[in-house]
Amino acid sequence: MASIITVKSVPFPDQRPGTSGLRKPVATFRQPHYLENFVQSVFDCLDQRQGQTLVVGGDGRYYNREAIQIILRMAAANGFSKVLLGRGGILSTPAVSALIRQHGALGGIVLSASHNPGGPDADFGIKYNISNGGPAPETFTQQVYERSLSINAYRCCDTADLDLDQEGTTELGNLVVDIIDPVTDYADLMETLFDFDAIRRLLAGGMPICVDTMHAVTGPYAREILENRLGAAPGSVINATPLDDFGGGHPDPNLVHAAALVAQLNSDDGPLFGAATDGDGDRNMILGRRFFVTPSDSLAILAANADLIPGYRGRLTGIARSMPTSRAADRVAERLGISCYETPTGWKFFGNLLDAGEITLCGEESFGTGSDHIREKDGLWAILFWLNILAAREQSVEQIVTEHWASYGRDYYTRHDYEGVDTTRATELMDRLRDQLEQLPRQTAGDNPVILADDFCYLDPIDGSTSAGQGLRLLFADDSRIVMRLSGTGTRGATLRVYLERFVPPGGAINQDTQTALAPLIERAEALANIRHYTGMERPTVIT
Ligand code: VG1
Ligand code: CO
Repeated sequence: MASIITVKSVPFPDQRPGTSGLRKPVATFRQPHYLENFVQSVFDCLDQRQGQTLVVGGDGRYYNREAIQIILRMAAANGFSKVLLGRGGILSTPAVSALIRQHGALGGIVLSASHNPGGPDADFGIKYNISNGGPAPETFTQQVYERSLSINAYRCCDTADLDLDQEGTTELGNLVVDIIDPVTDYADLMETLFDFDAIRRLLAGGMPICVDTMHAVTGPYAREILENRLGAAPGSVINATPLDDFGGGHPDPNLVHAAALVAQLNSDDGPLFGAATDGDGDRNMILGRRFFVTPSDSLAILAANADLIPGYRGRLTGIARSMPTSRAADRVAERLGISCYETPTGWKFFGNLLDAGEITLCGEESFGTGSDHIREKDGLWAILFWLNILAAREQSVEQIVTEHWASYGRDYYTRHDYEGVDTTRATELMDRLRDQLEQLPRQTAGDNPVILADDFCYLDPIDGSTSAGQGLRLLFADDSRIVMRLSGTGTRGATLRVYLERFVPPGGAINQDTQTALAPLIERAEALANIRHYTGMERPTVIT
């Protein structure tokens, strides 16, 4: 019989969760009691945990296995009756969300720092998801943070390490640990949403595709679904083995970090469809041959084509997008006569709207798209949605997107990131711009004045909660928009994100290069916020 021990510890002052859980360098997490304190703080905020099920898994990054052993010992000592664990400690973020829902679990713990690099000198992260399968709302993460500031002990069992690679049921004290195949349930769920026969005809019929899972968690899921179940040629999924350092790369699906994929799609005899996913499998990038689909457009196009997809035909109730995401989806919602919501950055803000049935699809400019099938964004789901559209429309990615622009107009869109900025300087930049917001609409600058400027404050229409300080928005007379905010997922210094967009109505110049089309707005952002001065950088570190 395992005995429960109480270990004394002292609080750490820096355990406030950000946009998506607590993310820190591995070295921080490896400090004695650091992970334990945070996990105990989460458990302490779950009064109803006795006898409940918890789903646990991670993206396989460095420290994943050690962290899982600690969490199992603590779950056993904190009254849970069962933990569902992915074999090898592997579960993608969307798979955790699906499992929580399928098994009626109290919640789940996802171990990931998503798109941040992994390895002993890189990042680790932990996030708690609630019983609807979605990230815990701010009220909960705030309670956890407050608890972490006063915690002085945690509980664990004095049991030996479990073999994480052996499927089946084991007991750890009073806790049952059920180690399951990480892929099967998720893959089965996908089969209920999409026309697998039509996609199989497309892929097995020979359409070449390339999906780069970036040595991260989606590899086994994509292999099983795309190659085994849908008949894509072997090797269609590249970098498919999860590595604890993601092969030394950034598992971030964008044009900069998925360079190998982009090179393939740019060749004359290369694939006709390309996609990439991130560290924990919730992000996606969609490419056609020599063609990039912005995530904002992708959300709009999924919505506009939802009637082609079995799981979504005739049942869109509404769409939500994060505030910095372009308004392309709003135009589709308007034409469909359904509601459209604007939420702060981060998936946790979609949960209430999804639970209430107010929205069916949602997305973010940061390569995130998802639906009411789970409560997280879902990279492979988005890839399957696109493949289903391609199969139904028998057109190329480029044709589908350009027809969309011709019909709805085009929202030119780019995000400029300035990473690793001195935190004080980044805060100064934001403070200074915030101070000017009130005057800006009254100062007529040239022929395109600012007509609205504010710091986005969200009122959740379902539970009435408010979230202030969610990003500075500047709207101009010609309907173009600049948004600036500081990242809540970085672990070193500050990251300034500048989001720029301009709408060109149908019939206008919809085939320009994005950076050229947005050049005047990019200059305007510099003039208003003195970005070079405050960041000390001549240009952004990443442009997406
Ligand atoms: C970023 C993105 C945001 C996303 C979050 C988590 O947050 O901008 O849209 O929800 O990452 O995604 P921030 O605060 O750094 O801008 V993931 O795939 O890292 O869980
Ligand atoms: Co992610």
